[in-house]
Amino acid sequence: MAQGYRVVDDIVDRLAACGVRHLFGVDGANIEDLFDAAAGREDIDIILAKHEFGAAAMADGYSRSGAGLGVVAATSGGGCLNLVPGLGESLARRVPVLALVGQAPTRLDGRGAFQDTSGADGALDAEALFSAVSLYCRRVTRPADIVCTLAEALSAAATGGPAVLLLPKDIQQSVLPPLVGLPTPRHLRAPLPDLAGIICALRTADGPVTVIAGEQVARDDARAELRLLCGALGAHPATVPDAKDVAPGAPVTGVMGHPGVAAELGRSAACLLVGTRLDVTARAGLDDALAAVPTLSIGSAAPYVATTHCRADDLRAALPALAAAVRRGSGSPRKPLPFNELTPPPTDGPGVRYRTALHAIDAALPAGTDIVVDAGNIGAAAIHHLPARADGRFLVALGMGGMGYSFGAAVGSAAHRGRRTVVIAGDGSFYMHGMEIHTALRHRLPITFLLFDNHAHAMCVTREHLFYGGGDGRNRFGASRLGAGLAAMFPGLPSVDVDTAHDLPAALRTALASDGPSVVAVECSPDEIPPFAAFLTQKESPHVAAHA
Ligand SMILES: Cc1ncc(C[n+]2csc(CCOP(=O)(O)OP(=O)(O)O)c2C)c(N)n1
Ligand SMILES: [Mg+2]
Repeated sequence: MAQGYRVVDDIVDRLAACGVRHLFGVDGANIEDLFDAAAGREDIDIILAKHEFGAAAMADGYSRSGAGLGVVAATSGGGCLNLVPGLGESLARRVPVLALVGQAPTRLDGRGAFQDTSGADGALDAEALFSAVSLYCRRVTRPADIVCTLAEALSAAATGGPAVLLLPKDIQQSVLPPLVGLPTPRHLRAPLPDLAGIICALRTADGPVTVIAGEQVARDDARAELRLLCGALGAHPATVPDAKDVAPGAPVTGVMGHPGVAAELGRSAACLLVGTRLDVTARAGLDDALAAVPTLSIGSAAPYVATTHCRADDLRAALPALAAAVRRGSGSPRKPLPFNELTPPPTDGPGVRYRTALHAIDAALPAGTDIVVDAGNIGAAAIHHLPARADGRFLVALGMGGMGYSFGAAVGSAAHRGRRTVVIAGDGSFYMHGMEIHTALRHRLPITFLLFDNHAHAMCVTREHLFYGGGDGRNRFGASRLGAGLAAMFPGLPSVDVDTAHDLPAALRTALASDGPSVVAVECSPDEIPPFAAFLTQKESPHVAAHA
């Protein structure tokens, strides 16, 4: 092994200097030098995942939870390819992540190396591939280039999204000459935006303003500034589905949202979008109401709907300035927007209904608990029925909607925040990436995994049923007992099955009080239709009931 200060030592030193405290990844021959440089350091913990998607989700969840840059490391070949869906999620949701990806030694580029992804002589071109799922991607082919490429990668990631460095084994091992005055990335404060257009529109709005808060408020941690702005406008916000934690208890917009938002919007003099592009998932059901009111927007990227948009890359700085400019007089403040739930058609049969389970979870989770939600019918139900906790995170991967994200993301988030974190995931999502439960156990992270076992990819069952004449059962699985299975598999993991609503509260209490991770598998039905607007046709659900 090379003696002296290696390229990998430089990388790890500079990441530590930027405040990175965790490195997530999976080891392998072409990334072991990087792990070797990080191993044994007091200031960086290594968390080895079971799968590179899990590791990428950990880095994403770490960053979304407020830790700053999430760093993931993977080896060449299959390892690096497994990163793609995780980085795709971070790109779509603009989450700052750095991927350090091992490559075969440069002397073997295009010469039949094991796991050659150099792009030479017909080999898979990793630089082309990762350029498509990142804001910045470089293959480092000279040791000294690490100085600039790492600085550029950090700057790119800081703008919101993944950066990727492809690091051939020989480059990682190369000894660097002493480097004086390394360029540490500086995050310059974004200039204050020109708010004139939206200030004027807000001042002249003759009536209530509906505020819809989005994911950038979470990314910039501008929660307090959002409250300030809403106070100034006498407004209560709604949130998009993946920004529930910026206004805990507020109703949600879009396909998994609360229908009262559209009604309130219809009674408003203006709509102000804060830090969201309002993609289809977030705006389903709102198009008509949006078209009928002046719509204004502040955030780093213009929405997909027509607005008067004001670009603001730093909402923490911009929202107080906007609040000061639009403060309204003593008019009576508006009432909070109604949190009225959809009522899907009832389901008979065994198991616990989603709403019943989520209300039991709502009653059991104290303030400050973090929640991470996965895909599928149970994910939609959780977004609809379960409010974020005061001072708690609520993470969900709606960029790519990849099943199994919650397991890794919860590990990343809990590693940073040390909070009790609750994962809500279906059995299908568990089968994809649930082995990260073992990673949580290894690191004794305080995560309670609530696995909703309907023995099916139930969202696909619902679609078969509603849109394909009943379906052929292909999305239903065989029997399973996940709680008992995990308890037998992982000694030391409290893990139980719950079959009835009656038994759920006690199981939740015990699981939440555990030291370290715990599992509760909840029996539910593949035939239950979740509160997902696209599944509730006029015929099936004229029901839009108000629940306090
Ligand atoms: C990686 C991935 N593959 C496929 C899909 C399409 N898909 C969306 S929901 C779903 C089923 C989810 O099953 P489960 O996690 O058990 O939740 P349930 O719908 O049963 O509550 C599938 C296959 C997806 N979102 N992500
Ligand atoms: Mg399922």
